[in-house]
Amino acid sequence: MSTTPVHAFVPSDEIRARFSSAMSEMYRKEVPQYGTLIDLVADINERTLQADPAMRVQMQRAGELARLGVERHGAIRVGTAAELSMLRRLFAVMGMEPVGYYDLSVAGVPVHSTAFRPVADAALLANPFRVFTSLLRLDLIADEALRAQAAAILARRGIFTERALALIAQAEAAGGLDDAEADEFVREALETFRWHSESTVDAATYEALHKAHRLIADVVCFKGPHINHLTPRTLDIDAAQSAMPVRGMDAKDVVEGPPRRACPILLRQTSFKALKETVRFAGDAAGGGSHTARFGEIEQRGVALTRKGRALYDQLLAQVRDMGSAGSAAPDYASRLAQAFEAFPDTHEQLRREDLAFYRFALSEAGAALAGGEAAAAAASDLDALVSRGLVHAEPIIYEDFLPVSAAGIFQSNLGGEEQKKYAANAAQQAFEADLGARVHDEIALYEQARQHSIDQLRGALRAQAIRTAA
Ligand code: OOG
Ligand code: NI
Repeated sequence: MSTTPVHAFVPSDEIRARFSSAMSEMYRKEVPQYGTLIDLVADINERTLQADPAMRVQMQRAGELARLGVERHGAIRVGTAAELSMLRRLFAVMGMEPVGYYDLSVAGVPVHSTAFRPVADAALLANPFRVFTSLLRLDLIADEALRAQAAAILARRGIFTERALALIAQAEAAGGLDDAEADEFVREALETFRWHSESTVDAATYEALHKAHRLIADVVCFKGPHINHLTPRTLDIDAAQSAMPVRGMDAKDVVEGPPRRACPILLRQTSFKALKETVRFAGDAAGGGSHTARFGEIEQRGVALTRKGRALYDQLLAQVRDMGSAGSAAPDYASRLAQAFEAFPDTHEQLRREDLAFYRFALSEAGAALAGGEAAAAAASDLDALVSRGLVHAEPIIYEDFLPVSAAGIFQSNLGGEEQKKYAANAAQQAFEADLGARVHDEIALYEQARQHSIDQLRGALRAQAIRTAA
């Protein structure tokens, strides 16, 4: 007996899709090389799919082909707990929740981070837009006076428009936004992520903060947390990496993450170096300053790893570091990486049977055709057996998150060698969550749920088939 609502709410998936597309359009105008990168990735993806029809079929079946062309992640850095917790509320309007905790202080970057992203299977398929969000850790600035000055500057700014704040509160109170409100929300929210070429501080303040850490200057000296990159997903990152210089992009030396494999795992990333942009500092009429923060990145995503798989990945990566000089920039890094990862199984069959990676299970045509006692028996039998008999497909669950070591490599390629300051390993997840105003999801638990959900559905379907076709 429901009555027709006066305002129909726009689904949060749809608001997220509109926002992601608006962000992409904005960034294309702000950083023209981003447009070149998008075109390059689209070309390579098309060529890769043409050369590998099996990949096309698999991605089609998994529902991933449709999202590939719009799939992006962005990154921002904020300065205060209030900014971080309001961002959490802003992203919630678009169905994005904080997933994972990343401590980057180990890598010499004075921030800790989470990724806002959709978590439900259907929402990920609709549009997996993610934003890697870092909070500056002023407590890691050694100079007390500078720390106080940075805090005071941050306390003065408001990074959200009045209207964005009102629409967030309204969406929370009413449970959603109607069509016109959703468009307005997207426009207003975008203002927070825009580039501002006018600094809020004078050149001397900028220099002092920059000297403490370039990233501190980036977070503290501007009106808002400009989006610093927007990353498309490629199906062949090695091809993209070698095509970047051809199109005039200053690519970083190596691809971060695991080596090239038959079965891609986790995440591989590369970037082009940050651009030098002109800035006008307060009290400087001439406007001759500059700031280097924004860059371009591409990534290739593979299957998500279980805790066991992730432990093996971390162990092999540590081994690569122990085998030679530190850092992915070392000349023999690629060969050390390939050598160490020979110990990581590279067929989906092995990855699944050894419980190293996550798969989603679905009935094949043969499985869906089972009837009566056969369906009932299948409903109760072992999954590996069903896969071997061709009754069930195992689809890789794509890794939707980030890798702190890679993130550190990306940060550093944009900071320059001299910026690799040392901070003690300093994970502070509880403090981060207190600032955020919420717990972050454990990403591995989300993949476990996705796998379990597919198994429950499959067994339920087989039981229903058995009942429907019982003699
Ligand atoms: C974020 C760097 C991390 C990724 O893809 O790992 C990142 C930043 O530079 O703010 O985006
Ligand atoms: Ni990134």
